[in-house]
Amino acid sequence: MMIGASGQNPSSVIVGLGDTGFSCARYFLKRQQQFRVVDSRPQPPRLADLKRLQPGVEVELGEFRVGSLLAARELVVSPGVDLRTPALAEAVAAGVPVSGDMDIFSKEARGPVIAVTGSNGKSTVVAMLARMLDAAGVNYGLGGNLDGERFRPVLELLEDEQKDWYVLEISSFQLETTRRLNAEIALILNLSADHLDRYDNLEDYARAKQRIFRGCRGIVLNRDEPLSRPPEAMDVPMISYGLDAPASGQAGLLQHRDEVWLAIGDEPLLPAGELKIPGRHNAANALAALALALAMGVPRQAMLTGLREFPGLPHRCQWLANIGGADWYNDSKATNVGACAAAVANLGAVCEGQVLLIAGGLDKGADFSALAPAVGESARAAVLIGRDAGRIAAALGPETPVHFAASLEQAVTIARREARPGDAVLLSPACASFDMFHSFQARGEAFIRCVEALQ
Ligand code: UMA
Ligand code: ADP
Repeated sequence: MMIGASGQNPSSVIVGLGDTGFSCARYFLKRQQQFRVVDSRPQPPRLADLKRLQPGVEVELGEFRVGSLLAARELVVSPGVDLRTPALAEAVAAGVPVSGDMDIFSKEARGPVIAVTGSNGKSTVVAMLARMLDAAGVNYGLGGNLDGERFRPVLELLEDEQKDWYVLEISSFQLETTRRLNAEIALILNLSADHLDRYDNLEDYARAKQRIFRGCRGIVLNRDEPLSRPPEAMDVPMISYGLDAPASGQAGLLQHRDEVWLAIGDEPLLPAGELKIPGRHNAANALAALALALAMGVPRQAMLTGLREFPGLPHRCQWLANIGGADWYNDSKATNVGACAAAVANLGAVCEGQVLLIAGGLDKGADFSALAPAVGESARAAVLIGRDAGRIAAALGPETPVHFAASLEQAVTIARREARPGDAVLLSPACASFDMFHSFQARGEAFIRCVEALQ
């Protein structure tokens, strides 16, 4: 069979040739299914890899052409591609079916799926759950929207031997193209403004996230987040978690022996202070992982090992050093306002002094006024970088001293000068990094190098 040749039968069209598009191409090749690839970039990142794998593959680069999309059997759309792009929207309106890698995975995977979405905490929760599953000796696959060492697009998981469980981190972009996920357990951790360059408003963004519940057989929900519930009542088992005392069979926090403990029902498991990840937002993440493990039937001992030993992920409130009595933290993954506000409030609550916030970058259509309460309450000053520094300064209000810096290096120098013993110096940008860096990881690494240079 000619793979990729445009013959009589319409083929699937993979839209986007990044990591997801490449994994879709490999999937189609393995199954000898016809496909073509389109990407609006002149040099998409995985082009050379695809050409090596299948030299004759048909790839169309540059602005999407409606004709090519209309001729498709279905469009397999990558998460980075906005379905509102005019050529795509036209093809969809004309009735060409839309799919995505999660959609394909949900039809093919034979093991039950744990599906986790939310604005913040997804990677932390699935990585902590993975630690519990490792301790329990569970045979599971982990993939989806994760970055770092454990990053794997979901379709790659199908290349491994059959797993007993699949743990998936899923973004709203991936859910947009997922018709029915049929997860064993679905969870929305929280919802706060993000990606408002891709959604008309918060409701639109929430609707994309809520697609995670389609066809699910069980739900874990966050008692502290009304938007964590399915939009309509569903007759499936539910386990909840929250920062209050839990009812029987639920997860929460308990006062026990003069300390706050993570607990299931009236059974205390671990003092929250023994978690290696700081702050109440991370206590909530740990409870989410606990509730998922409970729903999966993981033994208590393995839950405890995961809770106690999980070291946290790099670039998420990552402690770096104590310099002149101030603690320095890298929270470069805080690419939205909710993540930054949580970091400022939580570090503000635990440090003896105040927070020196380094923030700024590309704003993604965000409303920064939601930062003002936490920053006003806990920050000594804000040092602002990047394209949208001025918008953040305007939202913070006159009571927070603001310094502008032309580079991250200069921001670090200013923060070092302003920090006092007991303070927490926190890089938590509330913005995307692409105006100054290749990625949030590159921004975090650059910050780490600057902090090392201070020591
Ligand atoms: N792009 C084009 N034209 C195209 C195709 C893509 O301009 O035709 C651009 C997009 O606008 C985007 C970039 O290329 O900025 C990458 O898009 P992609 O869909 O090719 O991305 P992948 O390499 O497949 O990576 C995606 C996720 N990226 C996005 O959703 C932007 C990765 O999540 C994910 O790990 C990977 O699939 C595997 O599942 C990253 C991410 O930033 C970590 N996610 C966002 C987030 O966490 O906030 C949602
Ligand atoms: P995601 O995968 O959803 O982006 P991460 O675990 O990678 O989540 O964390 C992203 C950012 O959100 C980090 O800055 C982190 O400190 C912050 N964060 C993590 N959990 C929460 C939470 N439950 N609420 C608010 N912010 C959080």
